[in-house]
Amino acid sequence: MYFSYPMMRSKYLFVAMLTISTTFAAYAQHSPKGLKDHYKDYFPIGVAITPRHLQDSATRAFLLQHFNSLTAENAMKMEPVHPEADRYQWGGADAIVQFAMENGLKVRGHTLCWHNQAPKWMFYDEKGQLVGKDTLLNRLRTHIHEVVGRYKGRIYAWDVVNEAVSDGRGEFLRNSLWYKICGEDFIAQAFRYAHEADPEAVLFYNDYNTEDPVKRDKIYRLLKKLREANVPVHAVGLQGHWSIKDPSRERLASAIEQYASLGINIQITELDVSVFTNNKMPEKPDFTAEQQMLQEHQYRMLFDTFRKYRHVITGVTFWNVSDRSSWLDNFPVKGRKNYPLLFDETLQPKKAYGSVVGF
Ligand code: HXH
Repeated sequence: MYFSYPMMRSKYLFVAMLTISTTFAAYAQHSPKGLKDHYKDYFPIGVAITPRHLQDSATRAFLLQHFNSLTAENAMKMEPVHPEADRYQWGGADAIVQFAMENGLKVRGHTLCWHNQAPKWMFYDEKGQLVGKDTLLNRLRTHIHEVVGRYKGRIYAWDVVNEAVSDGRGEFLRNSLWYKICGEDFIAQAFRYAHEADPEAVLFYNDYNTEDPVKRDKIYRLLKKLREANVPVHAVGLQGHWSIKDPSRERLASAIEQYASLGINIQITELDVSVFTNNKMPEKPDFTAEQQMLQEHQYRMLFDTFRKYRHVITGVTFWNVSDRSSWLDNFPVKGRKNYPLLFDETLQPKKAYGSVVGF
């Protein structure tokens, strides 16, 4: 058979087009709509991960389908990153930032100054005595400059101070080693150091129980005082470790409105919805139909509220990927399995997922 040149060309063109269209079809099939796509006109949707998540290609694909922001669950905390005065451990944090940059995801840094997961050496001298305020603040400054400086331009927001406000009635700030040694100055100083290290980064004060009216007022007071003193605190993180019963729509809305009245933005930084409302071992250990229904309703209310306040809410981050494993397994009750997230143990979307994307 003899083909003229134009026919040859059209045949090639046809094959080429077929190839392109099947490639597109395959692409579409492999990138179905994820959580982040439903919220593209609202705010980024993030998730806290460990570096191990990135070692498995199915998990990587799942992360890219649903999320457009990452947080290190532990890998950027003071103790893992800075285990000894002269030693930094960057492996885990670097892997998370690199994966995010390769795939166009945002990164929220967590966290620079916290009373937990801080290394012992930070607070003590070589004789085992507590250090003085100047020494501790110098160590904090060095730490913050190293970490924030390393990821400058790649981490867009930092939880600078985590959980400094007390839960105790009649106590304003938590009596941590930071507070014992420095008084309340460590808070303002942490923000100043972070701002020096990366003037572009959005700096957060982050806490839990932020909807409790008593704690809410303390956090509000702290933020107001810092802002009036021109301390570079730009936003507040509501952790969002909630449950199927808490908070109510009204409490959540009042908290958002009170923080927003300071003229600052808000993110939900560590979202999960525990299926338990007490610290007891359940009689039936599985995820009951009632828990499932209450969780679906709670998630619907939460995201309805987030969307309503989209003008001040600049991000929502889940604290872990799926019910396969979360920090709430074994915490605060040893041996108790929780089901706090939108995806089940096989990474399938739960009923609650439908209530978050069905609007
Ligand atoms: C968060 N704290 C941290 O910000 C995050 O870095 C960590 O990975 C997980 C959760 C939440 C938290 C706050 C107080 C707390 C426990 C967790 O204290 C309790 C102790 C006993 C019982 C209940 C709370």
